[in-house]
Amino acid sequence: MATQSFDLKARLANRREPFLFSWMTIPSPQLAGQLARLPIEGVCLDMQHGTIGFSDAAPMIAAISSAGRPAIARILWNEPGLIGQVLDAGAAAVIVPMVNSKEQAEAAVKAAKYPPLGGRSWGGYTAFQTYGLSPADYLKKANSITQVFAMIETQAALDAVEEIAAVPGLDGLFVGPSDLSIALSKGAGIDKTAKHTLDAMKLIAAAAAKNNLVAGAFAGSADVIDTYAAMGYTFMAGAVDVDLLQAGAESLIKAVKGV
Ligand code: 3PY
Ligand code: MG
Repeated sequence: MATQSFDLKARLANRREPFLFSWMTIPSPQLAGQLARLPIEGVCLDMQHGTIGFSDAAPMIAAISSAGRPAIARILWNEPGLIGQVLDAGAAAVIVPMVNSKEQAEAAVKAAKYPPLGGRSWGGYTAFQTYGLSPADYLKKANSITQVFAMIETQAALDAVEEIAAVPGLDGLFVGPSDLSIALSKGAGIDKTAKHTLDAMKLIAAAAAKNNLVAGAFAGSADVIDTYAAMGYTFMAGAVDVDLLQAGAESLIKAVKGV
C-alpha cells in the first residue's frame, strides 16, 4: 500500500486557496481512486446519506490514500465507534453530522483524539500502513495528522455555535447548508444561498475564525463555492459523484446530438 503523503493540516492552514474535494455516495474503490486522480484535492465518502458502509469505505479510503489524496469520511452519526473506525481505516478527516451542543462536540473530539486531548481507542492497524508510521509514531502524530469537523446544520447548533467552536481539540466546523436551510425556513425549502442561510453561515464562519478553526461547508456547485469562499469558507465539497456522472453524460449527448 502506498503511504499517505498529503499533509492535510498544513494544507488547511493555508487559507488563501480553498481546499476542494469531491463527495462520494456510490460504494466503489475504483471510482474513489478515479476521483482521487482528478485535479481536486480530496475525496469525501458520505456514509450518512450515500450507500457506503464500512466494508465499502475501507478499500475506498485505501484507493484514495494510494493516489496521494486525503480521504475524508462524513460518518453516519456522532457515535464514538463510527469515528474511531474510519480513522483506524486511514481517513485523514472525519466530518461528524448533527453536532448540536458543546457536549456533543466534546464527545466527537473525545472519540477522534488520543489523550491528552481525548480518549480515542487504540488500534489503527490500517492507518499505520496508510501513513507509513510505526504504531509509536502514529500515536505521537495522530492528533495532528487527522482532523475532526463538527457539522453545524440545525437551529440548536447555530444557537450553540460559539460554545461548540471553543471546544478544545476540534479542528473545524462544517456547515450542512441543506439541513440548515430546512431548519431555518421551518421546513419550507432547501436553499443553500438564501439570505437566512448565508446570514447564519456568516456567524458560523466568524465563530470558526475566532477560534482558529477551519471553516468548511458542503457547496456542491461552482457558483455556491464562490459564494461560500467569499465568506471565508476554505474546506468545501465541490461536487457529488452522481452529479459529475450526469454532467458528463449530458455534455456527451450535447456534443453528439447538439441538444
Ligand atoms: C447538508 O447540507 O445538510 C449536508 O449534510 C451536506 O450534504
Ligand atoms: Mg445534513
